[in-house]
Parts: sequence; C-alpha cells; structure tokens
Amino acid sequence: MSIKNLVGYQVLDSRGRPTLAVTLTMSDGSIHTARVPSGASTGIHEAKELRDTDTKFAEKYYGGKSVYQAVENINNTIAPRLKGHRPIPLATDGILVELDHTPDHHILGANALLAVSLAVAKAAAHTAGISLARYFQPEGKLLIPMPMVNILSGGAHANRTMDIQDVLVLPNGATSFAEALSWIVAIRELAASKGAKAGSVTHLIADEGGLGIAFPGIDNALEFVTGCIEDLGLNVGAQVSLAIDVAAAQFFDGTKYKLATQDREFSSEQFVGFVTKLVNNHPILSIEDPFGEDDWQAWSHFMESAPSNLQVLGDDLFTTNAARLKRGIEEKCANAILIKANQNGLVTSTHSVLKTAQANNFKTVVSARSGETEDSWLADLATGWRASQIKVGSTHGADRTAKWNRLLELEAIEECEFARPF
Ligand code: 2PG
Ligand code: MG
Repeated sequence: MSIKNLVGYQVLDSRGRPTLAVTLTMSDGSIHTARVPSGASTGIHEAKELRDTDTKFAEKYYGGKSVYQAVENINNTIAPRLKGHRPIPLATDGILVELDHTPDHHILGANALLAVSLAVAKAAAHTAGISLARYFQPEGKLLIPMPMVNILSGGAHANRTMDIQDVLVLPNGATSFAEALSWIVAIRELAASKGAKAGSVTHLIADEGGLGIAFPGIDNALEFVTGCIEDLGLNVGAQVSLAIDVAAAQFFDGTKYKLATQDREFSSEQFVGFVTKLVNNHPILSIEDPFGEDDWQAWSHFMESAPSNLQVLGDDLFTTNAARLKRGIEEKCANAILIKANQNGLVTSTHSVLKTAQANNFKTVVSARSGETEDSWLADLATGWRASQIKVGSTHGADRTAKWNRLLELEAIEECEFARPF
C-alpha cells in the first residue's frame, strides 16, 4: 500500500485559533487525518510553528495567526514528494528532513512537518492492521500512562489569575486508568463547588479546562486542592499527590523571578530557596519548569537538595530537543522530561528523544498543548511509547476528553497494564 494523496488545510484549535490538518489517502482508499496542537506558554527553543505574520497570506481576520503558508508548503512541496511512497515513518520523516533540514524546521514549518508525520504514522498503523499505540509496541502488554491532571489554571492559560500555570493532581495510588480518572473528576467537581461557595467564578473554564480561581498566594492554591483530596476521603500522598507546572519562564526576565500577584521578586538563588520551601511544605510529587529555560544553574542547584522522590520535570527547559536533553542529563538539571511532538516537529525524532530519556532513567510525561484539537493520537503515542505519565489539561472540553476517552478505550480493548511510576 502506498500514499495516493496528501492534502493540508487550515482548521481551528480549542482556542478558536487556526491550526493545521492533513488528510492522507492511501492506495486502498483508506483516509487518515491528523491535526496539530499549538502552545501559549511556548519555550523559546521550540521548533518553529509557521504562522502568516508577515507573509502574503496574512489577513486581518486571524490577526496574523493563519497557517496558509504552511498549508501551501504541504500541498506544493511535501505532497508531491511523498506520493507513491509506502507509509514508513522513519523513511518518510527522513524525506521531510531532507526537504527542511534546519534544526528548528523554520523553512516548511514544524507544524506542517508534524501534521504530515502524524498522518503517515496513522496510515502505517492502518497498513499493519493495528492501532497506532500497537504500531509502536507490537508485542506484550501496553502501558497506559498515569494521568497528571490540571485542577487549577493560572499564568498564560487563565489571564494570570495565579503566577504559576497549573496546580495538577497525580493519582499515584490508583490501580487502573479508569479508577484514576474517577478520582480526578471527583476532585475537580469538589474544587468547582468549593470555589463557587467561596465566591469564585467556576463555571468558566481556562484554556485547558481547569478552574481559574484567584488565590492570594501559591500556598493557598496548593492547600485548597489538598483540602479537596482530603474531603473526598482520599489519602493525600498514598493515593493522590499534587503536581505543579510553574512555567517560570513566563515570569523570569533573565535576572529576576517576579510573582506579580504577590508583588514579590527573587534573584535566581532566592527563587531556588522559594521553590525548595514549596516542595517541602506541600504533598508535591512533580514540579515542572520551576526555573527559566536557560537558567541551567538554578536547575542543577535545586536538584542537589531536592527530595529524592520528587519528579523534576523539564518542559521549556528541554523543548523535546535531543541536544538540550543531553545537556540536562550531563549537568543533572532534572530527572524527567515533558514530551511534546510539536516542540520537536516529527513523530520519529520525538520518539527518539523520549527513548534517550528512558535510557537515562528519566521519567517521561507525554503532553498535549494548551491549544488542542479533538484528535486523540497523543493517547496512542503515549501508550505505545511506554511513557510513564500523560498530561492533557483538565477533564473538561472535547479537546481534552478525546484523549482521556481514547485511553479508556485502549484500557478496555487492548491487553494493558497501568503505569505506577511513583
Ligand atoms: C505546558 C503546556 C501544557 P502550552 O506548559 O506544559 O500545559 O502549555 O501548551 O501553553 O505551552
Ligand atoms: Mg509546561
């Protein structure tokens, strides 16, 4: 079976902004569509997402955010080159790299490359007669990753109601994905009703489906979520723990960390102290991006005294980039990596970064973006790649539930086990 046709076009993401889709038709008539996500708190070292800011396509209605240039790159440059090829991700991704060999894929756009790369992966799984998850792990039990789920949103995802971006929960004591999800839904429901009783607006949801409740300080937000877990009779620590995405690059100006809601600022060294106190005072099992994306020293300094069971997770720090991960491993800056395919640009090279992390005993957390679509490939990749965790935002919004529901489906229909990384 070979690729008969490939068509790129613009669709909308969960924020109502343009993003890219590709529909690939195979010689057997089967059709495979993939849609790419888009971040808001993007790291500066991410692969280049092509938007029509200055191109001939820029038009006022989408405020420079349209992706027609990337569409043209798919239809005029990539499609003619891939037609007739068999859908073999390593080979076709190799052709994509030949067409745009720049490290950040700024010529054709990482969004254009990823849409094609994903559509080919789906076609490859179809050709093999198996699910996309199975395609990456043909034998043995699949590993359903542990969900890390957003309860409270702040930062760039919720009009900066909190300085940090997310307070999340990790159902580390759950024995199945279905059980984990049931706990999380209960926590989020209780958080919404407690927040509403305290006078907050909780029926409006943030970019990733979380609650944008304003708290005077980070400690208050963490205590609030801990209280919700306790009120449900769940054991804090043994069954459910906290995780946070500080997204510190959003408030680090290269010299100072500035917490605007508290009107406080910290030097890099002082912020290491602040973060250390936070993780010691709360049941936090995972902390993401506690420091700026190029403040490598703060990361390694923090790691020296961080609790040994704490997951220190690099998102903007690593941007799913092999060279940055290598440096992080060498300098002992973290012990886990967030994996986002669109930070990298290709399915196979994203997988390769994840495998390097696994080989170096880093935990891997496959993650959605704050701008998502109803596509569910992320669930299959995370499962087929044996990632230890998956982060998709909260439990509200079809863009989020598409992934959770696909994981429930995989758990029901495939031979699976549930990841217990902690
Ligand atoms: C993050 C992601 C998802 P964004 O920082 O981890 O929560 O946000 O997609 O906006 O970069
Ligand atoms: Mg992040």
